[in-house]
Amino acid sequence: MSLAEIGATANGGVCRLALTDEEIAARRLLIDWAEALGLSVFTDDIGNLFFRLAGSDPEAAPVVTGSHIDTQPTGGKFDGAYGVVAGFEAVEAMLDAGAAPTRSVEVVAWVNEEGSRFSPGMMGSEAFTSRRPIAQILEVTDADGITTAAALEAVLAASPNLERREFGTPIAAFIEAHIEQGPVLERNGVPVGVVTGIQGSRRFRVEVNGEAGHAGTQPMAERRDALLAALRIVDALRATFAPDDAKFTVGLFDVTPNVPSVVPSRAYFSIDLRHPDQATLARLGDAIAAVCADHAAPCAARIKEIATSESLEFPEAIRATIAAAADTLDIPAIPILSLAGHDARQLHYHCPTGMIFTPCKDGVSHNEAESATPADLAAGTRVLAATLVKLATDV
Ligand code: HGY
Ligand code: MN
Ligand code: MN
Repeated sequence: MSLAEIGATANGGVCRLALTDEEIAARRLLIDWAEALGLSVFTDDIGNLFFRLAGSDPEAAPVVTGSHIDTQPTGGKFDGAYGVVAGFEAVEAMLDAGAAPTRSVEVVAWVNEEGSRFSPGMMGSEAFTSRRPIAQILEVTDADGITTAAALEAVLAASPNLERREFGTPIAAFIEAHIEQGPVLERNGVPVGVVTGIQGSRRFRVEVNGEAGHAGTQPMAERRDALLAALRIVDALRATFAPDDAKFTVGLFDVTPNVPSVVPSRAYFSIDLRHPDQATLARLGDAIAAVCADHAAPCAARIKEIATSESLEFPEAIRATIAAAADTLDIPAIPILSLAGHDARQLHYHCPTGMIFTPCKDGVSHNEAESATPADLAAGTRVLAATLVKLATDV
């Protein structure tokens, strides 16, 4: 709740965009929590924050848990933040219980998971795992033309004395706790989900170029209206994706010059396409160029794919460890596929990785009304703590 106050919106949500002053304040709060717990704090060249509870074998690769503290502009209190706070709670519980893990246990806050200010998201976990070159990340600009590099510089300068670690340092296992952001757990009345994997996603940007004209004088038949062409393309894409029930979202849509009496000369929009079956996702994503070409006339359309993430399945051993932890604690848990993307999708290629879901009200997320109960969040945190102890002790 105190983290949610940083960037709190009037409607009960949170707007704490990546690499902003709000995020700097939130990072300060986490560092204060860590120092109060006696944890050591590290960062890296993309600003990820690592909070470390030392294990008895300092040479052993740590067990890491965490998520992100940046939010969507109309985000909620729990997306990302829950996973970081649950990590702190689990470490505090270990300290209170006098647990003596062999492996160090670290809580991480990955930078810019959401990608709403600097796109695409997951920059922190992608840089750490070298799944996206840091040079490519640093040159991305936000809507005001500010580069990731410039915004990051201010964030790093706000906590200048943190020890830096290299990208790609060994991790024994990564576990991310997160609200489900869907209705399955709530509908089943179950407090914990053992995540089986994450559906694949492909992200594109489409630019449609036409010609500005006078709204009153230019004959309709002579217009090259970029907005109308974009709308034809979007509707044709919807029809193309519908038979496979793909998740298709156009969330960003810019019109130029975006004034009432000028025929739009340019339309620029995002495509967020997701599907659990990799072959279907490949086929549908590859169809976008032809749909644009077929419906752009008399304008011209250009498309660019900015991110692609394959459908993945988390290792059975990690899923079994989480399920066993829930079982030992008598907390009901069911397997569940993640339809939302998470930093765990990047860590999956770096170390054995898994996720723990908890319900959220009506499955609502990426919405200021996002809500979760303390009882459900505590159940997920207890399963997380037991999982971390198991992974950090039985080495
Ligand atoms: O879009 C996603 O799936 C994530 O919540 N950012
Ligand atoms: Mn998230
Ligand atoms: Mn999110």
